[in-house]
Amino acid sequence: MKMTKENFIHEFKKRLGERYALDVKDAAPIELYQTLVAVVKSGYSDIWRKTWKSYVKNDQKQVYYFSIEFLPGRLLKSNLLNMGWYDVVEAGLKDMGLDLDQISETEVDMALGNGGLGRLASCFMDSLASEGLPGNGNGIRYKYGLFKQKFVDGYQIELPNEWLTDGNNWSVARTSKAVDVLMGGQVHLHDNGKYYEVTYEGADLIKAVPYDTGIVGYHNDHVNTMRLWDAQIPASEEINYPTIEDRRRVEDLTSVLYPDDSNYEGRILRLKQEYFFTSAGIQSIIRHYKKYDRPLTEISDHIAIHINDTHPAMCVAEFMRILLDEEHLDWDVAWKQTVQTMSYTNHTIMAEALEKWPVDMLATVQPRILQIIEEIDRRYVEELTGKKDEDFIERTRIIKDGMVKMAHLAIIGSHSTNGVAKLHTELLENDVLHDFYELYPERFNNKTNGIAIRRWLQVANPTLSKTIDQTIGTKWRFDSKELHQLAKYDDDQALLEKIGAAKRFNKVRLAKVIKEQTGIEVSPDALFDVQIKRLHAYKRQLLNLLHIVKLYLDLKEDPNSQQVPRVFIFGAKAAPSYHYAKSIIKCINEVANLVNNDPTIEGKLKVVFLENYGVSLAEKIIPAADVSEQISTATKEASGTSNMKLMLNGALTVATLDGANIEIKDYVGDDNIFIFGLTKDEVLAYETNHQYRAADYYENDPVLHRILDAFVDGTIPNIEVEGHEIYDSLLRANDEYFVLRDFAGYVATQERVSQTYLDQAKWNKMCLLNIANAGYFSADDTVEKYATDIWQIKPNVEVQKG
Ligand code: 26Y
Repeated sequence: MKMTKENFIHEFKKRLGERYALDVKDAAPIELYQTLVAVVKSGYSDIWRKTWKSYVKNDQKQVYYFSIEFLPGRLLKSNLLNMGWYDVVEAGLKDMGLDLDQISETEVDMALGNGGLGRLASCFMDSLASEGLPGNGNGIRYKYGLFKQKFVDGYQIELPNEWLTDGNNWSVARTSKAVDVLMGGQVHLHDNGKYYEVTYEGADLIKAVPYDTGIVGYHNDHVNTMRLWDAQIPASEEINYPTIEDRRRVEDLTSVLYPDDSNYEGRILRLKQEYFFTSAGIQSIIRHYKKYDRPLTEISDHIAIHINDTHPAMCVAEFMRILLDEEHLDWDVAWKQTVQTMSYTNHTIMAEALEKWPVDMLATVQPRILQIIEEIDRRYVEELTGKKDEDFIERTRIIKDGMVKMAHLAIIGSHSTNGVAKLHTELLENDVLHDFYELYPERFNNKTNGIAIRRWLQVANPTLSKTIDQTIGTKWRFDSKELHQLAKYDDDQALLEKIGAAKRFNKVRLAKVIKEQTGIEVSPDALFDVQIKRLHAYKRQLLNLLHIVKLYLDLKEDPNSQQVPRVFIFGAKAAPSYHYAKSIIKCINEVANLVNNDPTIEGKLKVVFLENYGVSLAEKIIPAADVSEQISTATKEASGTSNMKLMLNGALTVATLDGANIEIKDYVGDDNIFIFGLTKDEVLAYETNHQYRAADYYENDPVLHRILDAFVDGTIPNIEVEGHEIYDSLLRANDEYFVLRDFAGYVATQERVSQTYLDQAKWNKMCLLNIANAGYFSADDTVEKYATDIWQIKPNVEVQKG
């Protein structure tokens, strides 16, 4: 994709004129943005077409990544970067008196996910394209993205996120590729001697319309597709949806993203969404496959389907449904293809987030799918009878006590189950999914998460990127393991100073954002201590808060107690129904108020909770972070990915031995990370022996005693209710996540952090070593491993790199 500055300027002005009849100087930001998108899109559309045609021509095996969440964030800059247009366009805009940063800010984030799982899906989409791999996304085009978060009196308020108001400029509606999804009603089977004829009675016919977004690979002339489905009423069916209520039933299907990633909720609409995008995706895959007259008995040689967490687990049954009911394959033949085609990733071991649906609900949503799941379950039990004891079979079967266990369906119906970090996979194998591991050891494997290194470094942090380029060249953009070359320079004082200067530049930039959004002044000379992730009890934002309260109380007692000024920065949304998480938000905000407005603190301590955390805000916070808080209770965080993004940007990690933190520690070495807290074995021991008594820590540790009292004695104002709630969760409910147990270790570790920060040369050296080792967490490498080990797909032969 070639573009010169002159051509760009010409093209841009032409389109602006055609589209809006405007000159550059009269155009509003949104008009400039939309024009720019049009130019960019036309720059890759030819290659987009060629890419999918080449898959067909070369009969390439493709993977379809099914995910109920995608979080691409803004696409403008990352597309420009991947096309190799970034510098030319930036310069061209400048010549016209325009600013790329400013125009880019106009873009509304595509916030079609909650957190880590959705962002991982988007990092994978970027990397699949950049590796030239034939990979497609399949998901839902929610009309309302994840709610917009506001704070009113310190409380989280959720506002609708109408991201489609101005239309979405990147996607293309492909009405001609719509499919019909059948839901509800009753199903009748008639045995005609050869197969069952299946008829539906009283079912809703819903039109699934795909919206395709091009996913541009990095400098390789390769563009993949992310396909998101919208639910509509088919023209032929208008008559069946006479009332507004009836129409709503259909339109509501893809209206909202469920904003909860903490608790499984038996909501029928969510189940309908799951079936809707699963069925639409599978139908369109099989239809496309059949166009080229290949036998369905070999379909698993040509396509792979990935089930991202259990939300799309009905893929197994829907694939079977089509092979059986529409293609009339024998059960065994169909089953073999299904298992060979499907693979599944688990993202959590928290019992409350594991999906299980009541049989009755499934019967209402799609009775035929329930029948098929029942038959899969029956055959599973039959096959194991006599080989395994009854308990084992009852524990592992899919349907039990009127509930359908989606993880069991995904494991039994696929050839691969993977965890997302070494520790997480180990826990799956030895604990949570141990029975299945015993049954199918060959199906289990680990794929540690990775991140889109270019987005999180080149796009988010151009200043640091340039310093890296000047030191080791630009090869790291293609292979981020090259970043390790930086380690050789760990005594290069000039470089270390430049790294420090880049950080300071980004802190000044963030300080501005903080001032604009909150009115709070923070000094870029303070240490920026960052915790950004969903708000969950297990992630322990509360532990961070207890430490902040300690520092505050210490300062009140002795104004010289704090040598290193700190700014604590939070970004987090709580699920609207997650009461406890919302109370923690309220408490953080009230502590912030107290601390920030206390003149005796003199700026030695600041607390900032930025509203509406998401991909775009992350791109501003991460480059400016000095410390990365990764402090979940060991065993609870499957992997984490902000830990990787922050280290890549030269933040030092304060971490428990949980998720991918362990692998980060193994790369950077004990001296370049701050580890504290209970280990996996200690947590598991407490959880079995029940010998933990949180109150002991309160009673025996006067420091902790005072801090907890501050939540209930008025020291922290305006939290009469929430303060007690938190106090009780720790002392009455015995502190489920061992916050009090880990507190002393955490404080001691934070003191080491401050001591280290006083020695800036040493600090910068540690930053450098973190940056140097972050290249091992590239999603490019992760998807390559999925491609070889699980999907058996190869890069497009026509792809060019470099
Ligand atoms: C069913 C419903 C309650 C539900 C909805 C969303 C359950 C889970 C989720 C999302 C989970 C999620 O985001 N998990 C995170 O996945 C990341 C990518 O693998 C991990 O890095 C992170 O540790 C994990 O919490």
